[in-house]
Amino acid sequence: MTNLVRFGIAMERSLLDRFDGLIERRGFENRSEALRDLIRRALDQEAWDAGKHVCATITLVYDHHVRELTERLNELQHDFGDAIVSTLHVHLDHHHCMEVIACRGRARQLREVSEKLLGTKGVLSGGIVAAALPKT
Ligand code: NI
Repeated sequence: MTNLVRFGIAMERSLLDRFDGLIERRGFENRSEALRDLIRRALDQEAWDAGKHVCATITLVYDHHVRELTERLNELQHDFGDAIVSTLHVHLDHHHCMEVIACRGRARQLREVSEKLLGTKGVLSGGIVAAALPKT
């Protein structure tokens, strides 16, 4: 790792014990790795909250036998074609499909895309995961 900076952190013993428990449960190598991950997540969240440009995946699980659902989901994706980069379709079983939709754009627009897709009648579950675009 380049430009590695070390710094000290003071915290209550009880909080540190809980943090170590989290590290164990999540399988981090050490406290530094866990802290870096938490900081990146906080920065992603801040970028999302500030409406900045982000990239995201939207996951949908639905029953393709629901009448016209596939057509509605396809139409919505065409409506937001400028934000959608790629779509992966998986036939889970005889009834169910999963779609993972890769997007990039303003957080507000991606939130709108995900709310419309996830709110479509017949979509059983899913969610959106956003990440800040790395600074170049
Ligand atoms: Ni399918």
